[in-house]
Amino acid sequence: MSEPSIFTRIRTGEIPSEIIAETENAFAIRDIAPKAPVHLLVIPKTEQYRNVVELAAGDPDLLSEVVGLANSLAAEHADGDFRLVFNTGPNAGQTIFHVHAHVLAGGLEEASLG
Ligand code: DGP
Repeated sequence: MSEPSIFTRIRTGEIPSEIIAETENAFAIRDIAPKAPVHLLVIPKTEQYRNVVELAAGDPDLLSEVVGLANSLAAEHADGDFRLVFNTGPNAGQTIFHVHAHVLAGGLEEASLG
């Protein structure tokens, strides 16, 4: 059995970080190094899926729950508009292999991806 992920250790209280929202199967925290005025992470409680591709294949309802929580948080913490980012693989910047969505919001007009 491998070590619990950082996010599991946050969820269980071993690492201090405020859980700002929770659904049956997912929870949300603030990113420790925000890249936008609002930068939250939405994380499935299970750590069995390493990335969004595995999550989509293994439990599409849970992926839908993650997207729904992201949407609620963007309405609560910003104007409702948001960018959802799933870094997938180390060469794309993924550092924690417990799937999580970055919810970026609040004044992203200038931060075009294109
Ligand atoms: P990624 O690079 O896509 O795997 O995203 C991991 C994110 O997790 C990164 O933006 C920083 C954040 N992070 C890492 N450790 C902690 C922590 O201990 N607390 C919080 N709140 N966020 C963390």
